[in-house]
Amino acid sequence: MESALTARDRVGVQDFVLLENYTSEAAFIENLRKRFKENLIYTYIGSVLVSVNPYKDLEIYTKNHMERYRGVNFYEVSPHIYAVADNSYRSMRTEGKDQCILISGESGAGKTEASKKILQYYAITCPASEQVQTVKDRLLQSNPVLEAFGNAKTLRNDNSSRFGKYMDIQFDFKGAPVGGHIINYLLEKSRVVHQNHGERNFHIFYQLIEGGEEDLLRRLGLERNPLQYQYLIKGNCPKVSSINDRSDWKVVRKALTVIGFSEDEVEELLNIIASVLHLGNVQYGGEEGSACITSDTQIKYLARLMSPLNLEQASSARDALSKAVYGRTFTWLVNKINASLAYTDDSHKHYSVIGLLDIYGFEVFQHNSFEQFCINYCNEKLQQLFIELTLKSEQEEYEAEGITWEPVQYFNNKIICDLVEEKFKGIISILDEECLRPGDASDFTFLEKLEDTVGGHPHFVTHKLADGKTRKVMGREEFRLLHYAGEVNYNVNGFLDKNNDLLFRNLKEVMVMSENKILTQCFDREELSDKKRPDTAATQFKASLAKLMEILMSKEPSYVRCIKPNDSKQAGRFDEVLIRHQVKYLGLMENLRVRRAGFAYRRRYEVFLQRYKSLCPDTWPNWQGKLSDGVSTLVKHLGYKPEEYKLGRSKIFIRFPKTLFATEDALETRKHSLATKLQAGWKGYS
Ligand code: AD9
Ligand code: MG
Repeated sequence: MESALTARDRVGVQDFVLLENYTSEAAFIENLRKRFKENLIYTYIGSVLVSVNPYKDLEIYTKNHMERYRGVNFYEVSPHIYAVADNSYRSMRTEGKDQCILISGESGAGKTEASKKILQYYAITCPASEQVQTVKDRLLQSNPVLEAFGNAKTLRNDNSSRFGKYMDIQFDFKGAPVGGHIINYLLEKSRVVHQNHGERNFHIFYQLIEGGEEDLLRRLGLERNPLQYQYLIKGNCPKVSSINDRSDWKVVRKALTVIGFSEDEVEELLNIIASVLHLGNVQYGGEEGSACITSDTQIKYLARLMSPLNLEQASSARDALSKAVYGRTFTWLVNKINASLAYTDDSHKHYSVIGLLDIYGFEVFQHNSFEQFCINYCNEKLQQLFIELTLKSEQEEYEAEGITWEPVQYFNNKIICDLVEEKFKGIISILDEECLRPGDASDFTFLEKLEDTVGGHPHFVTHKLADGKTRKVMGREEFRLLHYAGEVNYNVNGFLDKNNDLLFRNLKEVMVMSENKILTQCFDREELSDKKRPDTAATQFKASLAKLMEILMSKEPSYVRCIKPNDSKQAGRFDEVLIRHQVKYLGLMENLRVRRAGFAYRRRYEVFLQRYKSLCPDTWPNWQGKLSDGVSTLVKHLGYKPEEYKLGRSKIFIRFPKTLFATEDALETRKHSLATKLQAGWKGYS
């Protein structure tokens, strides 16, 4: 039998707070590596779950595993995503407080898989009636539908979510899931009209073309060959070995029915998808720079609308229309799913909620644009929330236990959030101002204005130096933000257009007149009469983030931090450089420091006593008096020094891991000798 000590050497500690050298990043990564090699992909930092994507099936998500984590205390079983799911569920049930689980990490780290595991856990372990079963089915089936329309193959992930997602699962007083609600964030619409090399458009296009029935394709005027469509060939990657579009089509088609789409609605939805493909194939020819449509399609009106434009304008108007149509259809789809998940039982209006946030992690590419700016801003906000709430809950626990709180030094990234979002002075305000300014406003004037306004900010850098000289390492079209997670250079090209996100008015008019019922819901007639400009993309995003923060603040949070082990989607490969970056971006060292600031370990008295009572004759086999006295007697017997621990109202706090390890090792030795003695017929304590 392996002793506790050697097991620790081999598989590392299951909670980073138990690392002896907790401020060392090297020790942190070594612990992750040990565990990863043993297929132990989960590790805690206190109550935060760190998860490393194994890129292989681990057989740890069976019904048996679910059972093992039901109703069990966090620390009694090895770390698992089910422990987090169960813990939130139990807190919701016993304390009656709404919960949320925040899942973060970079593309391909396993966020979406984690959120699906949590949802499956609830669908299988929570009580159900017949009506609840329908809700469970719909909750589960909403995933394939949203993934078909919102996920795509990218270089980083064959099934990359191209939108952020927050999902509420609603539970009734019996703890059964009875409804749900989804909020989507910032779909990457540009993918509809363009894909980088090695990437694809959204899955649904390929699913429809590969899997759609013959007569359906005929009705839609589609050919069974993605290479026929301009919008599908930009990335030169119509097929992906890990994806079976044809069988996925069947899954999605069935899911649409389960969610409650009528045949007519499905037909109209697919009509839109097909129209986008047709639209992409509209080509322009013509002389003297004016556009006329050369392809022979039924959409003649486009010719009339687009011929006053030059070729470039006409193509970009066409693409803007495709993006608008797809983007709004996606939002319509989310609304439709929400309607089908809505909790309708009026007699039990009151319900509790567990929210799941699966949102893009921090992004740093070679070339960073408006999208990365928004995504990284979102991560700043989440980091701020995380720091505030973690510190707050630590502080509250110390207070509740009557133990003096020792303040922790940490970096508050509010200063960066302000730099981005502050009214009048923040980057988004300045961007909006340039978007609204008539005349010579351009991406470049936006950058100049930034330099004038926030040039002196400690987290903002451009090529210009204060003394009038230039910084050679930076391009003239870039600004750099010093994010909490690291530096990112943003190229301002396209910022104004992307933020304006405008569609020609006459194209909107055509959409309003469409006979497709989905499109008429997507393009409201009021939009035409309304003289007021719609909010810019960044301002809409800022507002939706503010709302998200409010939602999250009102709930008790749990965190899952996902890490991608390598860039080649390979099992067993632990790329240390890549992992070190993520540990930094996720702020894990900071997290550990805050968590370890005072005490490494804390346990409720009854749990502590139950585990170690056999180590002291006075507490064995049972302690009769007050629990705190029992623990006090026990640790004194074990030789704990006063500076090594504190006794709170309901918990013991242990300052250093080595104290706990010594006790664990003593327990192990005791078990051995006990087993030997029992074999020899021993009955009492000695
Ligand atoms: V993105 O930001 O949406 O591009 P995610 O969502 O973080 O990204 P995802 O959950 O899609 O990543 O995981 C990527 C792939 O890793 C999955 O398709 C699986 O093949 C693989 N994966 C992730 N988690 C697990 C796991 N727990 N077990 C086995 C996994 N494989
Ligand atoms: Mg995802």
